Formats: sequence, C-alpha cells, structure tokens
Amino acid sequence: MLSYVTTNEGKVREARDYLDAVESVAFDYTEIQADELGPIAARGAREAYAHVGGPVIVDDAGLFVEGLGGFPGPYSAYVEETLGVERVGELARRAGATRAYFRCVIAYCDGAPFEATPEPIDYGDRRGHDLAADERATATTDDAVVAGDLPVRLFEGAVPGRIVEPRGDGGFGYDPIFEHDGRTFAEMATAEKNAVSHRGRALAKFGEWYQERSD
Ligand code: ITT
Ligand code: NA
Repeated sequence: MLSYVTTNEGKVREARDYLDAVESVAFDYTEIQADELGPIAARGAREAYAHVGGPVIVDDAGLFVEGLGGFPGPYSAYVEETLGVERVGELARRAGATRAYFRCVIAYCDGAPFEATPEPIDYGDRRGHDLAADERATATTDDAVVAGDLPVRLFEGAVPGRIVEPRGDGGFGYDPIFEHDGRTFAEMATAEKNAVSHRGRALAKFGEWYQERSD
C-alpha cells in the first residue's frame, strides 16, 4: 500500500482522483528551508519513509508570483499562516505583479536502491522565478531522481495563472486568488482543477510511472 504523507486534506482530496490504492498518513515531516521544492520534498520523503516503513509519496507545493521574485514560493505555507492569502493577493495586485504560477513536486521513496546510477538533477532554469514563459511553466519536467542514503524519485508539475481578488469557496490555500482561464481554482470542482493544475500534472506523471512499474 502506498502512503500519501501530508497534513493537508485538500491535497488528499485531489490525489484520490489519480490514486485508488493510496492511504493518507498525517505525519508532519520536517520541512527544511531551501529555495527549491525538490530538495524539500526529497528530504521529506526520506523521513516519511523511515516513519511509515513502506512506500510513500510527499507533495511539496507553492505559489510563485513572478513580479515578486517568486514569492512566496517554497515559503508558501509559512506565508499563508503569517501574512494570509488575501494579503499576498493585495501585495501582488498593488505591485502590478499578477502573473504567477503554482508548482508541485511529488517525491516517491520506497527504500529500494536504484538499479542504475541516477542522473543528478539540474536545477538550473527550474528555479521558480525563472520559469517565465507560460509554455515553460505548463511543461512538466521528466521524473528525476535524487541519490542519497535513500533514493527518491521526483515528479513535477506547474500551471500559469494570474493573481486576482479572492473568488470562490472550493479548493484550499491560495486557490481563491489564483485565476486560470477565467476562473479561480476555488471556483473549480476538484476534477476541473486536477485537469489543469500543478498537482494534477505531477500526480498524472507519478501515476503513469507507478502503474508501469507495478505491471
Ligand atoms: P503538508 O506539507 O503536510 O503536505 P502543507 O499544507 O504544509 O501540507 P506545503 O508544505 O506543500 O503543504 O505548503 C504549500 C503551501 O501552498 C500551503 O500554504 C498550501 O495551502 C499552499 N498550496 C499548496 N498547494 C496548493 C493548491 O493546489 N492550491 C492552493 N494552495 C496550495
Ligand atoms: Na508542510
């Protein structure tokens, strides 16, 4: 059984559309401070695997406002707690910096070593605020692997949008201020958000790989 280790109910709701055989485990792993989602998720996946003792995925996500240098990015959870979603929205709108995107990295760890030596990840232009063009922001990177004491595999997804005044009461977190194709994520049903979202893309990639691997 695969465990989706998260304390966020909203993430679990979205993952159910992709993963039938998944159990959610509300273990609060340590989130290291880093300017990349990948290493945060990889470190979390190792710790979660050690805690659960079976295959796990963790999901690290964030909102990146281009004109604010990618803020709040990897600090999105902390900023949501301290500043709040509405004030992040005000900040972006007041600065005229409304282009933004969400990113999500799913990290998988099952304790098994890789058969081949993994390619190191090139974070170069994957840094949040460098993903400028819509086209690049919508592209998902191939799954990547992180060597270490416990190998981890990463799946990434991103979606471009615009910061707007809060609308809608679905979703969670920054969804009410993130508009994509005319609607905020909070105005979409879970399946609609999944079809275009950062998490949906990352989960689809993971699901495809996981399925192939267990066939
Ligand atoms: P776990 O770490 O336990 O999984 P978390 O909510 O702390 O739960 P993150 O560390 O990934 O998750 O923090 C991401 C922040 O970005 C947090 O404030 C979320 O509310 C927000 N967020 C993540 N995905 C989102 C989405 O799809 N829509 C809106 N906000 C999102
Ligand atoms: Na977290």
